[in-house]
Amino acid sequence: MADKILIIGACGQIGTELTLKLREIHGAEAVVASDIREGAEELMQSGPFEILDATDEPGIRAVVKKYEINQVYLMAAMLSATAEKAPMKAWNLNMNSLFHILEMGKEGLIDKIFWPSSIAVFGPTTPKDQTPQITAMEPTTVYGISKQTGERWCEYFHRKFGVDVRSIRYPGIISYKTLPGGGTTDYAIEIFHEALKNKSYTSFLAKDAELPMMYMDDAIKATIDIMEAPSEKISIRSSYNLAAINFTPEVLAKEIQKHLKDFEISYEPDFRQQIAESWPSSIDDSQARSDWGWKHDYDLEKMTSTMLKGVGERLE
Ligand code: AKB
Repeated sequence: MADKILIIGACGQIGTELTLKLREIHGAEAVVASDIREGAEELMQSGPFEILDATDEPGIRAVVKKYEINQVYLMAAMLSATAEKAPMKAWNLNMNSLFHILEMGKEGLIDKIFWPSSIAVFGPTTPKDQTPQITAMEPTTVYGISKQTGERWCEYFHRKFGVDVRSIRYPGIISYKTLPGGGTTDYAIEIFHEALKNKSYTSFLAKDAELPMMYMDDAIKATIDIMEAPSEKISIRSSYNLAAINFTPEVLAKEIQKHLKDFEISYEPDFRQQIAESWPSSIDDSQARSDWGWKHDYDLEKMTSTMLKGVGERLE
């Protein structure tokens, strides 16, 4: 039987581009986008769409039944900075949505699940450089706690009930088609918009706040690759470390200045700096590379020139 895919949270930063890519691969009718509200025109017009709240279990079940869905990508989540402002709302969204989908996997209604984790699962006691796959994890944010707990449940549902759930720990994802919302790594996108619009940017992270990042195309490739890998290649059922580029706001600003000579950056760190300080600077993702062949394509130079071109065209 051909795959029928449901994306929950399809209008978000990653969901939008993931939906478009999956429609290109599987055909528009095979990929149902859903979100609590409508999203980008490109997404809305390219295939089926349902208004769906990720915490509405009966609603999700009805959509799964209506379209005979067998794969779910659960992309809805409240990110690190926003979650600090609404802890219980974030916890309910991030956890309940996952339980609904894992339960449907256990019941055999869905064959395969993708659920994103994050570098936010790590905390101040984690080794900062080349953070290993298996290490100390004492997250200090609500978002990080929810992602770490989610990882434990994914592994549990796989071990106990054979649910085929797959996951990666996304670093900060950089893209220009859809804006991110409420993350600590969002500065790395805002900077491009401000550089092109105003030739200056005030960073909410300190100049030396080094974080793991990745260009969107690499993130989409990793997401689809892990879902297409044969089940026996997936040795980690909590979530895989995944890495591409690491940089600080200062290093990124210097790279942008190679293209825009008069661009200026200043720094006014806010509460997000503390979150950034609790996360790794770089990640060891050798397990993903050896298990299912993960390899990134975008380095700092390629990402920066692609972003300047993409954001520039959108601003025209
Ligand atoms: C955030 O900053 O909250 C996210 C993430 C790293 O998961 N981009």
